[in-house]
Amino acid sequence: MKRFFSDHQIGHAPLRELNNGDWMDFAESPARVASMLNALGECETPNDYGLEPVLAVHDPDYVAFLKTAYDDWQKAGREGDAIGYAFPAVRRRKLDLTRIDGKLGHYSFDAATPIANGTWNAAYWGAQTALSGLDAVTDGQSHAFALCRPPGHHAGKDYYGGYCFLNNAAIIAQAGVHRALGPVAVLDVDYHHGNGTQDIFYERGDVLFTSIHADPKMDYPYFWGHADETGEGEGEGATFNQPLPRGTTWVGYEPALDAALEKIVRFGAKFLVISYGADTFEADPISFFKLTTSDMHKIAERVRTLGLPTVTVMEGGYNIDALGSNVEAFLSGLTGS
Ligand code: OKP
Ligand code: ZN
Repeated sequence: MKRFFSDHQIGHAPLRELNNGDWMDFAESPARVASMLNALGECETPNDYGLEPVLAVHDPDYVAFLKTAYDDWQKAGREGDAIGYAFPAVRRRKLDLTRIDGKLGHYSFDAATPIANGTWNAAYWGAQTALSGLDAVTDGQSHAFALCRPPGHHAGKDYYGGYCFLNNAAIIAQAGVHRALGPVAVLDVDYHHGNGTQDIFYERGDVLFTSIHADPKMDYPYFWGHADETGEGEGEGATFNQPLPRGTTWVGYEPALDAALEKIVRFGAKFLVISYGADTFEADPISFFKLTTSDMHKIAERVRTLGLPTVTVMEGGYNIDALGSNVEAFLSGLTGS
């Protein structure tokens, strides 16, 4: 399987994040990359497809904000990473705000996603990495892996959050539609609900979003991922959420996975994007499912039975020691090796 990664993605290195009322070391750290590269070996450098496929998903004003957010923060005399603190829970709408703190809140939904010096560059190349995976599959490969960092599935068309800035999975799902590869299905198996991806396609009937994740009653991102979110308008029925309780093992995970795969088959998907998070792992430091490394392999073996051209996009996974082996276990299950 072809794998893609760009060194630019290491440059996103926030120092700390707000967690439960205190500072903690930033969990989505560049050290995650070393663990994955160590297990995967050499990856191909992505091509540069420019901003066009990014702007097919994200609003131009949001992308312009991301590009200069860190500089604007510094120009305001701030030190360290940029973090917003006020969010528009009521009547969110486009506003041309002047102050960086207002802009940060305007374009995000949490205070736990710092913007650092290398953030825009890393996010940009993360998206290019995903697009290179798509290109490999368009060129006839059955599978490709995009080692994207920062992750993407929490980012919406005009907001960031949950360590995510550009929605890599949505960008290639949309590009897949554009290239007439569809109908497209997104299978999100990260521990956290992919609220950004869901939101982007919520009213679309041509992209199925299906997700297995921690019940948002208890876990981040709280406000989305509940089972009654099924899509709207043309998209009614094209969103399928399966929230599972903390402590879920393979016994509880397997039937949910089978239901998601059945949905993908019924939808008539011709192209699959997997948002893969290794944070369902039993020893993940910020998550609470109980899947083992061999369960990662089993998930992928099941997905393989779909026989669909597939791009796997990296999302979360914070147990750095085990991250590489979990990713390797997953990818080998996809190709049946
Ligand atoms: C990103 B991905 C809990 C803080 C939650 C955000 C988690 C983002 C996960 N105290 N922080 O889906 O792996
Ligand atoms: Zn996650």
